[in-house]
Amino acid sequence: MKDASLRTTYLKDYRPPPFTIETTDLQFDLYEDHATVVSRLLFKCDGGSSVTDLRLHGQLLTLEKVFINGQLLSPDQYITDDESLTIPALENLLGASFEEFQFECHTRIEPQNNTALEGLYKSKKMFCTQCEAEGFRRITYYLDRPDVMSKFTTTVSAEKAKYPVLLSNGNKQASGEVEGAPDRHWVTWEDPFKKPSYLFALVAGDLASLDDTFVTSSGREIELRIFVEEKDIDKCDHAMLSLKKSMRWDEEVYGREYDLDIFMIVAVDDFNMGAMENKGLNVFNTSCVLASPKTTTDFSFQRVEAVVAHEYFHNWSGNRVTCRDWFQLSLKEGFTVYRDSEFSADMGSHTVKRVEDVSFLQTVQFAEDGGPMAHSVRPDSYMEISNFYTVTIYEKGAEVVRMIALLLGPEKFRAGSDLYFERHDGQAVTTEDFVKAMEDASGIDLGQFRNWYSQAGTPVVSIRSEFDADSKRYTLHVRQSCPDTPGQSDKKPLAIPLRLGLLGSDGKDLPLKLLGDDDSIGETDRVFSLIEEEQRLVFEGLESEPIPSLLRGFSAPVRLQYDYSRADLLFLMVNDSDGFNRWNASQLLTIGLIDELQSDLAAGRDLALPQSLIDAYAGVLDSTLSDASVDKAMVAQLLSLPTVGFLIERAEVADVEGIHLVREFLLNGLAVMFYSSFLDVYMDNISDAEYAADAESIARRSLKNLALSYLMRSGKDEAVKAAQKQFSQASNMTDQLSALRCLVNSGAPGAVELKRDALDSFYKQWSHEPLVVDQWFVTQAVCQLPGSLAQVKQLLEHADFDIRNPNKVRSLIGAFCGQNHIGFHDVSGDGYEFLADQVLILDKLNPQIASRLLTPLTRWRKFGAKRQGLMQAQLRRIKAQGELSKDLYEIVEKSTI
Ligand code: B3K
Ligand code: ZN
Repeated sequence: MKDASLRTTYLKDYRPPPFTIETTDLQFDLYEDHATVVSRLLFKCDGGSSVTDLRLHGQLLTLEKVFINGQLLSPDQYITDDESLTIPALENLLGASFEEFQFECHTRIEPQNNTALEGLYKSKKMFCTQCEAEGFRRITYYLDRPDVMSKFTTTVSAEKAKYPVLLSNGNKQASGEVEGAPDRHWVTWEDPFKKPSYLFALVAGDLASLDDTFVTSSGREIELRIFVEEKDIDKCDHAMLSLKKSMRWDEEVYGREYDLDIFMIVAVDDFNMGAMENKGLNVFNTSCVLASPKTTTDFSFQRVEAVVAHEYFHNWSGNRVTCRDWFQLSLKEGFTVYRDSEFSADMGSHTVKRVEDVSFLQTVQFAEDGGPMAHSVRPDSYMEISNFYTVTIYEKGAEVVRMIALLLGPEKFRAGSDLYFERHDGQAVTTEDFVKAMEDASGIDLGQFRNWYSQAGTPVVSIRSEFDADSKRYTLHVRQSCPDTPGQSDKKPLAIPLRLGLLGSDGKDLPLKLLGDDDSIGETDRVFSLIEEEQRLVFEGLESEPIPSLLRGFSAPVRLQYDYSRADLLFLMVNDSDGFNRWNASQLLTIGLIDELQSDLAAGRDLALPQSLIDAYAGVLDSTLSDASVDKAMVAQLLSLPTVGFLIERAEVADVEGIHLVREFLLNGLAVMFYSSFLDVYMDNISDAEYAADAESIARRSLKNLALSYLMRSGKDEAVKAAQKQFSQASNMTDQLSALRCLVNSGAPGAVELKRDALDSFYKQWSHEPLVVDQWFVTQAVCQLPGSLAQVKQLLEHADFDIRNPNKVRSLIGAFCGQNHIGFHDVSGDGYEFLADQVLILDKLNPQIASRLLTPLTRWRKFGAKRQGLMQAQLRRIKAQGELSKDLYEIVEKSTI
């Protein structure tokens, strides 16, 4: 890699663009061995700017011709390098004062050889694009930055027979046959809304579509079209329904109406991420569009709904109001994730959604925040922006917006969002503009709150309580701190919303009366803003010592430290009026027990199933068996132990084998102890009703399949038979795949054959469905039994594995290295070496996927000296290869010591 591309970009260096592009007129001619792009741009320059060189971004382009105001330039009038085209001293061409000029360039590209899947590329037989963040510069020379917003008109021409469908952003304007080429046709699309180049899209292919309409709140009829390969046309109903629900929800909850006459989604097989919100023409990974009961799990049904919503919501939070520069990425991503998570919660259960989101945040984002790539929600610098599409920008960014919503309350938050959209419609803005709109609309000062945008690291909130029976006062002593992160030390205190309640001995919430505050009488659930490093909250009028329910609903993305007794946790599990904290109490209880068992294990003591866990499970199982109205999704959460990934993340130094062993010991012990209850739960939740993807049915299946996994751990013949029966007779993929996972992970007698037979028959049944084959790869990659690495290596040779397809890479290599902790972290270091090998191969083909795949190796700090050494050795080996992509280089460079 050349030194020029090692450059770091800094937020502090941001300057507004010297030119704007009023109109962008593009003509694409697509062929099998190349594509030509003619771009006509109307530039304007602000009179005050002293810049007279026109420098445009461009990569991997063959430049054929350049014109300025219709005049063909000779090669000595411009300079090209790997990253740009520069026309120096425009005044020589245009005279001393120029306000606007026409630019035209003709370039050639090779979409068929584009394996990076950025810019214009081919996915199977279709052409498609991915431009965010900086892919447009691989299509033509341009000011490829989000603060340059232009009106686009796009004409696409291609062979009629192979590419009957030609799409781009906006509304269709005209179409026809290509003169002199009767086998070719063209279509022109015009997008009336100004947009940055990253929202440009083009698709050409032989596609079928599911069509529908939506009438907006103001009565406009919008055409809705989902384009897929003909074979998948029966798998689009769920995405269409999700789209219509999202459109209605955004009108009702945010007052946002759709603006174009048509909204299109196109599904492609080869895609670097989930989906992309291009204006009026969303491009989706097939895995986030297609859904049918027989081929798609409940988890994926929910993901389709969430991703469709997310991309649709971007039409306002991202497209109508976009980012000034890529440091502001969380402006659109954090806000949109917050919006989609509230949408999903409204479609199902708020508590369950919150539990899922917080578990993910604590496992994945906390790990990022504690590792070498830690960065703030608004980073200060980057080498490769693609590396910053992170859980911090997305999920922590969403938490920051959630905290604003909590501090403002629903009405003021809505007023803030209305003001933000009104004030900045058609603009490219900053996270500061977002916060300012929230402040202006609410009158609430968010001054100190802004530190959440600029400071990296997960804050720690430690709380100690004290009760004085004489004065009837209860005091919470609160301390906040935030660990140093790379390049950032001495953190300032944050404004942390702490939502809490106090429970009396009868389990009821007590009125919260703060000393000296007379306004609050009667409230039992309040949000306190922590702003000092040390603070006291003194409550008065308490007859006896309460039990605190702290950080209700996970009101801030922090690590909370409070010394709960086991009895307190059991009490909160049953009595807390906050559903999230009831779950959290159960997690804290289990974590404490796992810690103790790990110490027993390390000291060579015998392990015993803790009585408090037995009591907790007995309580939850009894209530679910006796009361049909309990929320089954919550029960499934309460009967699940924290994941290995979560336990690794929260450990000071993670003892992978110890965690795995203790967890397996508990699961097996509980399985035996509660066999008959699990059997009852399993039988009670079998249903022959037709498949439905509603929250209740999904909850019922999740509880049933959790029960099956416990039953299988007993090793009893009856359980194995139940799993086999479910596997072969399942009417939906959730049940079939759950049974397959049970069989594949079984340690029962004859398990080897069981496993092989189940995998073979599953593959035979589904080899024609690529997304199901992906699940078949995942199931083997995450198998917890010994030998999984060897199996994964063998599967790399399977006819259906394709290293050029990101879904396959994620399903096999990504799943093994990211989710199979016991396999990947094998103390031999073989897992680490395997990942480094694969990353080096991939880096030549698809740098974005290569650098993302490397993540598990960057978490070396969590492990003991031996593993750290082995992980570092692989990172150094990659670094020593030279010729790395910018993407991979940045991660390796920041992760090695
Ligand atoms: N905005 C896109 C992500 C683009 C990633 C580019 N490397 C999808 C989304 O967040 O909606
Ligand atoms: Zn997004």
